[in-house]
Amino acid sequence: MTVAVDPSRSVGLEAQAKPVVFSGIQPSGYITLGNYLGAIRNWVDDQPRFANIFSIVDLHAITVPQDPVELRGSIFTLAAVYLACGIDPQQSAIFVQSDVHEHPELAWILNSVTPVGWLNRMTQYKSKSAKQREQTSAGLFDYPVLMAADILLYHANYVPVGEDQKQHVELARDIADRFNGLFGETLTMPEPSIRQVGARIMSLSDPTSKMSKSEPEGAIGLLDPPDVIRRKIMRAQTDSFRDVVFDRSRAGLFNLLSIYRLLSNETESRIEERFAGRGYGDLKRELAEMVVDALEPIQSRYGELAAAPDHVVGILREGADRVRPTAAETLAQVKERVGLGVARIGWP
Ligand code: ATP
Ligand code: LTN
Repeated sequence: MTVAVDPSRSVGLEAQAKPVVFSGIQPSGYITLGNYLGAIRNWVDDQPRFANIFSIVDLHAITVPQDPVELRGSIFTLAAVYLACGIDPQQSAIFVQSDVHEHPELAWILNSVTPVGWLNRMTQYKSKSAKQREQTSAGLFDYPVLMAADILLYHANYVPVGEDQKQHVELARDIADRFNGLFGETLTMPEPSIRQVGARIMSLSDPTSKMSKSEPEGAIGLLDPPDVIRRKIMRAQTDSFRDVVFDRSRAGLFNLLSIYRLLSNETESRIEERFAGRGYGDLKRELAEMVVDALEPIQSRYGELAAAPDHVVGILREGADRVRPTAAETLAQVKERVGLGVARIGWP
């Protein structure tokens, strides 16, 4: 038996049965062009087709040390960026993860059906913990279980993310499957939704690693001023060839061309024609202007939102109020299946 959930109701939208989308970003300060092209832009494009829930996952952010004052600022900034990029509160619920206590509560229960061996295989944990050594928190290890709880609480059908999160969404599927096997059909199986182009924007200073908010030198910030964007792109690491062609083995060039392709919506061959007989300098100059132009409206809307904090906070409050009933309902079903608690269910 699958649990009857009206997916539209789950985000407080009118009764139209649309598949549910859930995704989130950590409020850890610097928001990159990788976050935008790999995630936020796709959420915005697909918004009308789905019942959408987008979270600011602050409980994930604290798995590595955060300054409390900066964290609060980053939560607000990320909310304003979601809105500035075109997430529409009419079509999407936007909320802060820690405002809905069912997330960590479900995560705790899912912890008990998740073998440690599954978590040991998570590549993001391996690379992040290697940088932290003895400082690595238990929370960082458990991070993917909290992410599974985020997704499963709302019976999400699709999880639009960049390539680096695919393994975590697959883990959420495994956890749902295991829970359902042990306690009966309760949780909905989610699917990762990853675009072919843009799923992995690479660092401008080291094109063999992902553009990351923790490495701002190689990243373009969504809120970076135009001159900073130009400087970072002009300095982007390439190679000593000259011809501008889509060649995966030339990682730096391929990355710049992929960004160009995403922002121009032109085909690969059209772009190669455009740069035939011209060098990397021309490509970088044109790309820099294209990025500056693409970010200009986002930055100007961000400026307006930053000047209206009450408006942004109101949207976050309303978002949490919209999603809470579904979160509470799923958690209650899960507790009942597992045999937890008596206050709600009573006895016998
Ligand atoms: P860190 O790099 O410090 O781990 P992050 O930016 O990957 O941080 P999040 O901010 O939580 O972590 O990522 C939010 C979303 O952005 C995820 O869907 C992730 O896959 C996507 N994303 C992040 N970086 C890139 C990138 N370089 N290319 C494409 N998508 C990305
Ligand atoms: N781990 C994700 C952020 C995240 C997320 C989620 C993404 C937390 N919970 C649920 C999709 C669905 C990351 O991008 N670092």
